[in-house]
Amino acid sequence: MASRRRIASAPAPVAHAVGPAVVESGVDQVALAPGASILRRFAAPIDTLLREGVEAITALAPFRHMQTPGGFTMAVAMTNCGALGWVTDRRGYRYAPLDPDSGLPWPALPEAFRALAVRAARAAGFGDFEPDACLVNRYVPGARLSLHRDADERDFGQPIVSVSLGLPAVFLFGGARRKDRTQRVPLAHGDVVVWGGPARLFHHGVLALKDGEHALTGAQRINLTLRKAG
Ligand SMILES: O=C(O)CCC(=O)C(=O)O
Ligand SMILES: [Mn+2]
Repeated sequence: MASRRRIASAPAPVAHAVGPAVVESGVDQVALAPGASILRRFAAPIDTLLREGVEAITALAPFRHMQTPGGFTMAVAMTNCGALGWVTDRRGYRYAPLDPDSGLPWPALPEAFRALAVRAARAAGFGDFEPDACLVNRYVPGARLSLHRDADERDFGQPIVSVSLGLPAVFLFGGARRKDRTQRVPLAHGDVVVWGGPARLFHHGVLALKDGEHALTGAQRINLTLRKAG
């Protein structure tokens, strides 16, 4: 079961910090498993900035429903920003530097996204996260993401940082084996899930989104998944 604790400071202080250590106070952290936790509402203070970032990204690289290698169309609409973007088509899953729809590089990773992810990773115990890829997922009511592992990255020493905006969802968090028991974890606007270390390759997914309306996103949930892919 998830256990809750409030942490007064980040567990991994910044190396070579000059002056007072850089710490986060009052982070509401819920442990999911060794190496995995939720930082409740961590992104909420900059939600408008994040929403504007998503608008700017989708103006250049619109959301699209990608094809799985098996020929299914994904229910979740996706786009990317950063040096690398996650794509899937009949040829398989991979990271690509160019948007296959436009042939152009993906939009740059906004500094606000990068800084938030680095701060969240550090608060969760991963002090040297360097994201170079951000997958932007858009869920409308009924859309779901089936149980999977994030395993297309080069370095499993780097964590995954996953930011929820808009409508609430139920996150499934399992284990190393697909058949392992899954926890059903409610995720709200502003919540950030971080998993790495022993949990880096754990299975996870999202149950079908329920109907609703959110002040910032309307009838949608937006997820930002930040990774070090290359
Ligand atoms: O939407 C989420 O919370 C999870 C997204 C995810 O697992 C992924 O993009 O690989
Ligand atoms: Mn995933």
